[in-house]
Amino acid sequence: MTKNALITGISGQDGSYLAELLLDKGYNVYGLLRRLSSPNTSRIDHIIDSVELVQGDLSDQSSLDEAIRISEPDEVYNLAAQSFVGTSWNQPVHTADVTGIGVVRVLEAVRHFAPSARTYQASSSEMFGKVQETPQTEQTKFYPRSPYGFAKVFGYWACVNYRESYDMHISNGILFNHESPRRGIEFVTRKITDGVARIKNGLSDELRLGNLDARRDWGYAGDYVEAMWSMLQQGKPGDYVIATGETHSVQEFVELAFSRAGLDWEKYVVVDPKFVRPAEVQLLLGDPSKAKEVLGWKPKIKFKELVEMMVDADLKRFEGPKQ
Ligand code: NDP
Ligand code: GDR
Repeated sequence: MTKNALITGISGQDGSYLAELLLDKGYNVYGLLRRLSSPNTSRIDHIIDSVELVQGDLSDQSSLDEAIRISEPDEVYNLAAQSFVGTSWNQPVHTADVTGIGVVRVLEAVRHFAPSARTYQASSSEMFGKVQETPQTEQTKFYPRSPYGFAKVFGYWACVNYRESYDMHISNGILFNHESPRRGIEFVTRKITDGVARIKNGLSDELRLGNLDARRDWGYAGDYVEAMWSMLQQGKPGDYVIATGETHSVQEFVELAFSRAGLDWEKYVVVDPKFVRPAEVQLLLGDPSKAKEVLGWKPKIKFKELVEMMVDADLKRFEGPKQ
């Protein structure tokens, strides 16, 4: 029988890749989309006739109840969030509401209207924050370093609690940074590859960045949505670290990206304190052993390929009409 899936955050980077994956697998895909003054469906325009969009917002319980009633889901993927760490200091209450309490609203809607649905929660390596051990596993203690981080910790524990209280099938994917040509423009990887393409095309002569020493475990979003799906196919729910097991600095990303375009990064990159965060997560490195053993999951795209894929896509974007 055809399964129904509801994706919150379908218009985001991960939502778009996950929708493609589920359509390929024959699902009926429903997506929660919030009302904006100007529609923001550019990442899903190519599949928009194949998915069912339902209006709703993570801050509005009734819209989530209605989305669950309409979609009658077998699987719910809660990807919606105020997802930019930097903004979470400017909008801490909004971030806590959407990224934190929003999870409880989704869980309540599932509990009341589709209690046997399986639920995926987009938890984050930002929960590790000021890390207590390296590499980080499912057992590593959380020490969030931003309003985004503490909202995600709240959402994580809400999922564990609903699983234990109501015997619901809820899994947390503790995903480390994952990127793609569809990554939002303010995240550092895409900011760099977009900056490289602008400089290469004479549209800009500098790229202003913050902390170049921060290290992240960067993977490819297309690989990571497969892990999300796989968690919901298991007999038992659980929590999984999804990562590559490699860490690189922002500066390494910069060097590779500029050299891909034949540019010398030192001529263009300016460190601007405006982009340095009030509290930083200096080093993230995940250990995905559990995902490998239980889900049979491993990442396919390596760091260098990821950087090249993103630079090439942004260079190509500037080949057409200038944007
Ligand atoms: P994006 O920022 O690209 O997408 C976020 C999505 O959430 C968008 O569809 C956005 O809609 C939607 N959204 C935001 N606020 C609301 C709201 N109030 N009500 C309904 N929808 C809302 O994030 P990603 O795709 O990169 O990430 C997906 C999820 O995974 C997020 O929860 C993120 O925090 C988490 N995560 C991401 C990681 C990564 O490296 N990418 C790593 C670990 C966790 P709109 O288009 O209207 O803004
Ligand atoms: P992050 O991603 O905070 O890890 O959260 P981001 O790309 O924003 O930052 C990564 C690191 O780069 C440093 N940095 C800069 N960051 C930005 N955005 N802009 C800059 O100019 C800049 N210069 C240096 C940052 O200080 C940081 O150390 C992402 C999001 O997708 C979250 O939703 C997700 O949960 C985590 O990844 C895992």
